[in-house]
Amino acid sequence: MKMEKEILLIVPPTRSYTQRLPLGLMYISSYLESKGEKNDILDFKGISNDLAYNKIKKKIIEIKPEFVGITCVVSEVNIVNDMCEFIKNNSSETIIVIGGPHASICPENFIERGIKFDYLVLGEGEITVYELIQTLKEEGNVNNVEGIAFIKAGKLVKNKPREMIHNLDELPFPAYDKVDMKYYCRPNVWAIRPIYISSFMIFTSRGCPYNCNFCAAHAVWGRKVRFMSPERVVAHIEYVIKNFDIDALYFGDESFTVSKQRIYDIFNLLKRKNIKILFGCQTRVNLLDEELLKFLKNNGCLQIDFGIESGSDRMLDIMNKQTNIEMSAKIAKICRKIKLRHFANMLINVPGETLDDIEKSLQFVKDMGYNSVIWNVYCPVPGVNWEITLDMDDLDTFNNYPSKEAFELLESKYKFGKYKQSIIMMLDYLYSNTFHPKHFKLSLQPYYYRSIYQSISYVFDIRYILQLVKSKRKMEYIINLFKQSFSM
Ligand code: B12
Repeated sequence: MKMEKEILLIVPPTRSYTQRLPLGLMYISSYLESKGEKNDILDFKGISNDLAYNKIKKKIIEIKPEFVGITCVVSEVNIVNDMCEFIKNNSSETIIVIGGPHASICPENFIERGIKFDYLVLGEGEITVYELIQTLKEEGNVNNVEGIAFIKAGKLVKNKPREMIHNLDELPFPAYDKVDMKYYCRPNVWAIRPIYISSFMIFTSRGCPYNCNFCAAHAVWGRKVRFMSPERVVAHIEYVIKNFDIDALYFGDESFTVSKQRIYDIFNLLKRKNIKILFGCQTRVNLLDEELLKFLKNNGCLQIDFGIESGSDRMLDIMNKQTNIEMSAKIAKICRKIKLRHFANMLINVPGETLDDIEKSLQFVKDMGYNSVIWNVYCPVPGVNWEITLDMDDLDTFNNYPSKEAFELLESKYKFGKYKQSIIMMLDYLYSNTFHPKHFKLSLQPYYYRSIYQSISYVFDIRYILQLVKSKRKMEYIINLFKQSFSM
């Protein structure tokens, strides 16, 4: 017999301060809704983690939902453990389903930790969770539901993996109506980092064909890229512009320009429809040429983000990045020439790295004149290709990254760089030589002055200024500027 059941999708309270849409659950939510499964997303924003958690607990007690879906990345496994315990103690009938990267990469970790879940969804979740809910409602056999794992006789059983969704156009847009879009649309510096603009991230494809050793993202969407059609992408852009009065968008695709033709098609279609947007995107230096860079810039690109990772070819090989500094230098030169802001994501503490590699990276970043740079610290989260992965017992400490304790742990156990300086000292050194608002230091170095200009160069971009003048959010820009810090 079919019954109406209550479905609650929960964003862990650890994200209460992140101004980034919980896209995973928003896709799950809209898909379920499109199939007639009513559901809600619990996503409490702008309050402390504790307060957010208390609100989640209150809702659980109040609603006693039939199904709870929780999303989980590696650093959230403890809070997810705690939530499951609470749910089972206060609403024992609730069926708990956990999905997201950590469930997909490390399902065993959930049983090892004694987490009180009922089902794990491995990988892309939309169809799997719908079929699971249907099967449970109809009291069918869950053994036939592809893409899930569950405990049977004390052991983790993994069903046959599910094939990826062939036609991404069939997915409804994320459930913007289920989250606080007023909060997410506030001008911020996290979408097109660090450009202060009302903007959020959308995806137009899934998957990445590359196999960088430090990345775990393939565990969810695999290595074959699946694209939404240009028509679908444009419809999505039209929808968000019409509904949310945002001033820009960020394309979160792993490598936005993996199909050059599709990029031309998307923006030509936007032009035909007379839709103008400012945007940021991320891609790889080997997936661009001058013509495409110019095309992007002429079609509203404010900034392009690159995973440069290192200024040492030896390290790029170790990472299996499949780029080299010559390629990066060529693209940086074009960006400078056409005055397109370019942002470098760098990575330190990679196995095999020496002080010499660090110096090469620093010099490279300076020489290339990137407008912004972030020095990321490699941590071996589960799903990366290197043999050493994070000891799950260390998660409690790692969960608080970037706390003092987390850095101590990295230093004592997960320091892969072969140099005597500590990771934290190294970061300080790198940032103080490449401007970052967080590491504001008075210095007479010429690079410093140049990099201040580079960091805020968007302010001198006429397109940015015009957008602010046109924006319906003018007052919000001013008010929030005082409220928000420039931390990333
Ligand atoms: C944007 C992003 C961030 C943002 C926002 C994260 C957020 N929590 O919203 C920021 C910068 C804050 C961030 C931080 C971190 N991130 Co991050 N992040 C991403 C990124 C680039 C995109 C995430 C996204 O929006 N995906 C789009 C949505 C639609 O996909 P999805 O969430 O995976 O959801 C799908 C499935 O997973 C599944 N699903 C997800 N949840 C659920 C729930 C249920 C019930 C079901 C059934 C299914 C399901 O179905 C969805 C649709 O198919 C990914 C890489 C990637 N491409 O996925 C890394 C990634 C998720 N991050 C990662 C990591 C490690 C982190 C940090 C721990 C880094 C750090 N050192 O602090 C922190 C954790 C902070 C936190 N509490 O979330 C790793 C996770 C690896 C792992 N083993 O868990 C990834 C995969 C990056 C990588 N290259 O390795 N991140």
